[in-house]
Amino acid sequence: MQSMTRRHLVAATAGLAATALLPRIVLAQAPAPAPTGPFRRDPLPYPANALEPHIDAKTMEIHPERHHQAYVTNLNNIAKDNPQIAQKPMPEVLAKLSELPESIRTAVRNNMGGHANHTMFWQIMRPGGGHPEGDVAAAITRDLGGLQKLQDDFGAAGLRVFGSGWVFVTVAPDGKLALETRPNQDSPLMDGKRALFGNDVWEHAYYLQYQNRRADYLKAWWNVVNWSKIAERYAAAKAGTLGV
Ligand code: MN3
Repeated sequence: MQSMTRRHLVAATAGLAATALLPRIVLAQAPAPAPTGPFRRDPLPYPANALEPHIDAKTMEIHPERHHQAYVTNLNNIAKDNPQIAQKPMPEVLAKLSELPESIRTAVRNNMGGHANHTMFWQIMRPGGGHPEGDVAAAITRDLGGLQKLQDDFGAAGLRVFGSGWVFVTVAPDGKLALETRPNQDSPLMDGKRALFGNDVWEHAYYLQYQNRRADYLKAWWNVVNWSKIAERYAAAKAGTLGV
C-alpha cells in the first residue's frame, strides 16, 4: 500500500514537472492545427531552424504549415461527404484509388498523396545527418551500387523530374531497394509499394534558399537525412508493418 502511494506521488510529481515545462515547449513549436476532421498533420520532430544551413528555417515553416497543411485541410473537407476515405489506412486507400467515386478520385490522389509523402518526408530528416549502417547499408550496396552511386543517381533522377514531383527509394517486402520518381504528389503507395525514403523536388521545398538550383538542394539534402529512422523503416518494411 505504501509503495503504491509512493508510486502515485512520483507520478504526480513527474506530471507537475511536465506541466511546468509545457508553456516553453509550446512556444518553441508551430501552433497546432485545429482538429477539423479525421486527418491531421503532426508537428515537426525538430525546430524549423534545425536543418540549417542545408534547408532554411523559413522554408521549414512554410512547407509544413501551409503546403502540407493544405493537403490535410483539403482531405478533411473531402471526408465530410466521403467518410470512407478515412476509414482505412492511407496505404490501402492509395493502393485502390480506382475504387473511389470518380468525383473525388483526383483530389484524393493529390491530397492524400501529398499528406502521405510529407508525413514520411519530415520523419526521414534530422539535423546532423550521418551514414547508413547495418542492413540498410548492405541493401544500398547490393541493390543501388553503394551510397555514392545512390547519391549520384538520386540527384540525376531528381533533376530529370520535369516540374513538380518526388524522388524515392522504394522497398519491396523482401527488402529489395529501387530508385523511382513520381510526378506531382503521386506516391509508390499508389502502386502497392512502400517508400523507404524520398525527397521533395517541388520548388516550394527549396526555392527560397536555392532558387532554380535544384541540383545544389539535392546534394545538400543528404546532410540532413535521418539514417537511423530509415533503418527503422527498412526493418518495418521487411516485417510488413511500414505505413506511409
Ligand atoms: Mn512539398
